[in-house]
Amino acid sequence: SGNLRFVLGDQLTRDLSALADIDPARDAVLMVEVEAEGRAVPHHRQKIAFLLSAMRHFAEALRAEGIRVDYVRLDDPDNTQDFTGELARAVARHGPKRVIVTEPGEWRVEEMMRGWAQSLPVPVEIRADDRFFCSRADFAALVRARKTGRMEFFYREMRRRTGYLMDGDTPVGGQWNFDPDNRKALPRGTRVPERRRFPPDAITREVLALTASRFGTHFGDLEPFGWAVTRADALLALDDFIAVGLPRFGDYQDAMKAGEDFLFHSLISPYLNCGLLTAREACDRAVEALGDGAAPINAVEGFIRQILGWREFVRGIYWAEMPGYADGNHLNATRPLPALYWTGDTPMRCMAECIGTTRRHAYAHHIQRLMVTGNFALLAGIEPAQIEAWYLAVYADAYEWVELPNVHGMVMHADGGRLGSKPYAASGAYIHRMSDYCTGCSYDPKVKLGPGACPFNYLYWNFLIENAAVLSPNPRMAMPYRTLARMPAAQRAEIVQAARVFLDGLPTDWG
Ligand code: FAD
Ligand code: DLZ
Ligand code: SF4
Repeated sequence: SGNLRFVLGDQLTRDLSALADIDPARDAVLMVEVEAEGRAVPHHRQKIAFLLSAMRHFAEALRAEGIRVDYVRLDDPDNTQDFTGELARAVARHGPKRVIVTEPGEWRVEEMMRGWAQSLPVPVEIRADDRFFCSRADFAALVRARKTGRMEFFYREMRRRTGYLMDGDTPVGGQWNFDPDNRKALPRGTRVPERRRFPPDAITREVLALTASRFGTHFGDLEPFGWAVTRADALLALDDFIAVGLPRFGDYQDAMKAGEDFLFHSLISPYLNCGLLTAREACDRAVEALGDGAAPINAVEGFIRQILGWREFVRGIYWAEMPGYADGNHLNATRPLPALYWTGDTPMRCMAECIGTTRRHAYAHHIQRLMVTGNFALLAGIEPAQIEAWYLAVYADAYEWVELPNVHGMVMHADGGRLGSKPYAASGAYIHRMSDYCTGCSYDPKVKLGPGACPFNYLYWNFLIENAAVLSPNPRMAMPYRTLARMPAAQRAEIVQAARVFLDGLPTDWG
């Protein structure tokens, strides 16, 4: 007998460590569709369909190579509907010498894997996931060398190690960071490119019907479905981005526009995170575009920073800090998640737009996640675990290794500043500057209090007031706290009152 190689839904990469040295004559690959993964949090229906379809296509591709794939479908009557049960059944079916897996993207599943080593009658070999530029061990070494305090220094170290955008020891373009060039609002009349989408094939259509019947109550539209579900199509999606998105990616990285769900973003995170694309090929293509003169340095550096910097940094933090990381609640936030996160039913146009794109595509771009739905959760003091579960459920690219540091750390500051030195709190003025949402909103971003006041305004000051004991000693918060100190006491009281009335009026029950 050979080895049983268990491949999870976010490990759809031919070079996966668990597939290295596979012997098609003796080994088998196990893949399982299980309800427990779809319900660990109530995942967006389009995300479930995307992943199941990508899994089925990946299994087909392995079979086309002559590899034996034991694939358990969701509607198989014998399916026990969780990883542990399905692996145990498969071990009984195959009687393998060993089970080989690649480390997963979530602590929860890693614990399961450790359990398998105990409960199964055969050895379980857990291999490192080498699809990242910085392995977990490398990151741990950088932590010991005190090079992971802030993303920027980690990123520079990764630039040096990989040689991306380096001229010897100096950064291409003479600076490490072009962020100050990457904060433009979208000028009125700017043409936004049409993006390549991929109509469902027969396998995807079958999976869409299955998802509708099994996960009918979950949030999110199933159709129109336009994600790539094969590696070949994911590569076409990457090409499309490099051609039509990357040239202006930098300029409008932080811009938002009503009705434009994608702008100049790459839309590749679902593919990177489930394995259809590798981070290295995405970076290589962007660097090539710079070399060809097809994209400017601020765009290419901005893109590389997100993948080589942020993506690797948050993964490092996740594995370095778990399991304790998820438990922190630095700002003692306890409010339940308002129903509007699921219904999108709110007169706040920015929130309705960002939740709308989330429902339609299981996608929202970074600044929508950070500065609209994230900022609101921070200012409203939503309990970290509740908003984390929401982000983990609703985005097609969400796995805990990347979701948790972004939400718990970057957005909610619940980690006390491990990830970012201050909370990204902002008032309505920021959203007004970076988007066109406020035109056509029933609130006015210029009104601070009273009728028509934008809730972000009084929620912002209320947040500073409520968290003064924790946040005011932070030097990076000195400016807003100085402004607050100059505010008459009566005005502060009005702010607190307005925030209380608004927040207490938000329904938390939904359908
Ligand atoms: P682009 O804007 O085109 O960026 C290119 C790539 O850079 C992305 O595909 C992604 O791989 C990487 N990247 C950019 N920013 C980050 C970041 N902060 N952390 C990690 N990688 C980054 N990203 C996820 O992949 N999964 C998540 O669950 C996730 N949750 C988030 C939650 C919040 C509250 C915030 C603020 C950000 C989150 N992000 C997450 C990061 C980022 O918003 C998405 O990666 C990005 O919007 C994906 O769209 P894109 O591929 O078009 O990205
Ligand atoms: C997210 C997800 C879903 C919805 N369904 C499956 C599944 O049926 N089978 C599977 O192997 N993986 C699925 N996944 C992805 C897993 O949740 C993911 O592999 C783990 O969380 C580890 O990162
Ligand atoms: Fe959002 Fe306030 Fe602008 Fe309305 S006015 S869109 S609530 S920032």
